[in-house]
Amino acid sequence: MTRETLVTAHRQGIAVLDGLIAHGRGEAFDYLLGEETSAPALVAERAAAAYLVTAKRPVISVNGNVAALAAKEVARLAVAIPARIEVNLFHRTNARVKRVVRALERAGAKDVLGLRPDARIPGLASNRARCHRSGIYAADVVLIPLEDGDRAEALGRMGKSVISVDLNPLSRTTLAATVPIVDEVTRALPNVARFARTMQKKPREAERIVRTYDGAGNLAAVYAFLRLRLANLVQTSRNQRSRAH
Ligand code: PTJ
Repeated sequence: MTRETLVTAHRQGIAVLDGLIAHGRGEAFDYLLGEETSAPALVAERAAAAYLVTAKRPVISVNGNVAALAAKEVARLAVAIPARIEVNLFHRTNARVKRVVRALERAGAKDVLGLRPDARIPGLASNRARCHRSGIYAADVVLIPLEDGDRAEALGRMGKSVISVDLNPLSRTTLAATVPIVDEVTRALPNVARFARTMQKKPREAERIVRTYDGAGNLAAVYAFLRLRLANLVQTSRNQRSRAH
């Protein structure tokens, strides 16, 4: 069903072909992760909520894949924080930005930025550097689901706290993020929204998490989780084969 959703979004000019390849890569990692939110991912999602609710200018960056798969989840998260939404495309054309903005608005998003960029992310060539001064450019915390590595690194160099959502635990985006979330986007965003709603009532707790969060330690826990999962798969497969033969 998810694949069909993306193929349809491609036909509608929302997702690009490269987005279908990116989806396949994500799916492969999701099989390895067990297709559910791991304990370390949940810890990262709680930290992401803390960063977002304590931010002065939080922004959620949205591309074609995210609009295709998780427009409602983005709209709800933006309300829960509250945060601005900005459409920021790798393969940018004005027509595509319009379609992605419309898809988000249909899902309930308000005041979506992206159509009239007036600033550039330094150190990035081409159209993907274009952004809004009142959005990504001035943001202190940016949530970047399914982002490419160059832009994730460039946002980090601008001094922003970067929260990624990427199923690839080895991607440059994951490695560059302040809070890397290694989880599927439609699972991750509702979790972050849920944590954000409770965190709103506990600002001290949110500030403490931001002060003490250890992104590298969390990634180490993700790798340890993967190792354990693979070890369990080895054992299960051995047992099945010894019963069969
Ligand atoms: O719409 P555009 O023009 O902005 O282009 C969007 C894509 C996704 C094509 C562009 O940002 C891109 O090329 O990204 P990358 O470098 O392929 O990275 C996308 C990452 O998202 C990969 O590491 C995938 O493993 C991961 N990914 C794919 N689907 C999901 C995912 N992570 C979480 N949830 C998913 N559903």
